[in-house]
Order: sequence, then structure tokens, then C-alpha cells
Amino acid sequence: LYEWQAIETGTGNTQYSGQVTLGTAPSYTLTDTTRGNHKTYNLNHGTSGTGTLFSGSDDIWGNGNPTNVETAAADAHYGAAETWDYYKNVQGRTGIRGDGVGAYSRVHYGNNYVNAFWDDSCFCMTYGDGSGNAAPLTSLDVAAHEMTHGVTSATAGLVYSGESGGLNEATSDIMAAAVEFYSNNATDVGDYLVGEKIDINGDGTPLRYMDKPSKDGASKDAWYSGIGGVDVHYSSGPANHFFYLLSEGSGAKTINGVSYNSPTSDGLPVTGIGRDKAALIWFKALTTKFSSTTNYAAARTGTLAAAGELYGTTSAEYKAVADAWAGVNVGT
Ligand code: ASN
Ligand code: ZN
Repeated sequence: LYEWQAIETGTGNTQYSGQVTLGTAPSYTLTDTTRGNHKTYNLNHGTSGTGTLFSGSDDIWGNGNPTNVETAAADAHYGAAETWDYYKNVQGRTGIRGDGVGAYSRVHYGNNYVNAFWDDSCFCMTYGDGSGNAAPLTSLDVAAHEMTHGVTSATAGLVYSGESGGLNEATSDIMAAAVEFYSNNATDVGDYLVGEKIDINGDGTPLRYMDKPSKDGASKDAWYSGIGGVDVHYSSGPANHFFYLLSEGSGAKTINGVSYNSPTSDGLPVTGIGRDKAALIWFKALTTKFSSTTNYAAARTGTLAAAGELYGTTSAEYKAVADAWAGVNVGT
């Protein structure tokens, strides 16, 4: 009639998020029975299949060090749980497809693999171990970024090239920031940086900056004709910047110890409405206004429509959406 599984909570000693509670199943496996049975598998440097489900005789996972094979698993399992909780509790969406079914995670993909990815065909996310197999790409924001690719695929279906591709990438960065703030983890605090924990550049700098995307040396701060021709991880810049401006406003600000300075392309100020409202607007636009071919102009109309439905077309929130898009050279 049904599959019965007792609920356990284990202890994860992660590399990036400190000591956390993990959803596990008895005797013991990384199976999160309260979150769609999301499971975490060990690829053990392989690149296909599922490898083996993490299991162990105690319910303690990892030791905080990447040389322990369970550590990356603890991070990935935690990231999946926080992302699940965010979508369920904040956005009212249970699971990536909204059907209550959990995806699964695979860690230790290949050797020295410096990336992570979502794959629709397996309904799973996969994490490499990073350079020297020492910096797995399993931080909370990376997990939320990859899982959000699944959400985008199941909703708007933004095509992964041109302007829609930039919006697809930005959606993953935006929701990753929202998840990171939501989870309120003392070790990996909320920020508008992407991948700040995984040290992908080897010098402590993050992969991307949302307040001023061009700080990474490649991302675009504002829309221009022809932006559809650049890599989607750089054409995401104007939408990431829009989200920062809408949330926090223009100018200088320090949040959780990180200093930001967000100029607008038109030189006009933007008054922020807070990240919670900004994320509700983006998610509503993603799931009810955007389509596979949405470009920047259509993202502006879609987020304005979402803000109008949530807060009214004469609201400060609606005006802030228009001002934030103007601040990244979309609309007037
Ligand atoms: N980590 C990359 C991303 O999620 C993988 C890719 O190129 N799609 O954007
Ligand atoms: Zn991505």
C-alpha cells in the first residue's frame, strides 16, 4: 500500500556550512524521507550512473574535511534540504516539479572536476571535487543554483542560450541568494555573491557578484543590444543586478559583513523593497509570466505584471521594479 520509512536526523559535518542536521533513514543512509526521499550518492570519481547510496553504521556524516568522502555528501545533502525547504515554505512549491518528488544528488564526479550541474534527464544534480579534489562544488548557493535549473526547466523553460539563457542563469543565482539568506546558516551567511565558499578562483574571490556583476571581469552590469551573444553566465549580469537593486537599492551598503556598491546605468537612485518581496516577484514572474523565449524586455513586463498582481500597480513595489530595470538599461 505504501512504503514505510522511519524518519531519522543525522549530523552532518560539512566543509562549508558547519555542523548541520541531515534527513536520513535508519541504519543509516542519506535518504531524506521528509523531503521527497531525496538521496545522495557517491560516484567515487566515476562519471555515469548513480554509484552507491551513502550509508554507514553511525548517523554522523563527514568531518568537515574534503579528504573524508562523506564531507561533500553532507554539504550536498544539506544544500538540497535547504533548497527544498525554501521552495516549500517560502514559494509554496513542494519539490522541483511541484509534485512532492525529491531529486537526487551525486558527489565525487570525475577527477579534479571544477563544476556542478543539473541534468533534466536524470532529475539529479552532480558535483565535482574541484581543483586537486580538495574544493568540492557543494556549497549551499551552488546546490540551490543547480536545483533551480530544474525548477526553471519545469516552469518557464527558458532556453539556455541568448537572452533567455542569461535569464535562466540569473534565475539560478537569484534563487540561490534567496535560499542562502533563508537558511540563515551561521557559517555560510546570506550574501549577493555566487560561489564565495568554493574558492574557484584560488584567491578567495567569488565566482559572481550581484551588486556589480562586472567585478568578475566578464559579466555585464546592464543590458545592451547584442548581449544575447555572450556566455549565459555573463549575460545573466543585468538580471542579477536588477535583483540586487530591487532588493537593496542602489549605492553602498554592508550586509552580514559584506560590503556592496551598486551603481545604476542611468545614474538614478533605486529604493529597495527587501529581498523577500523581490524573490516573490521573480518567482511569480518565472512561474506565471515567463516562457522559453522570454528576453530582457519581456522579463521587465513579466516582473511588472507579477508585482502588480502581488502589490498593485500603484505600489512602491511596482515602481521599484520599473526603476530597477531602468537601472540596468531595460525600459525607461
Ligand atoms: N555549473 C554550470 C551552471 O549551472 C553548469 C553549466 O554550465 N550549465 O550554470
Ligand atoms: Zn547555472
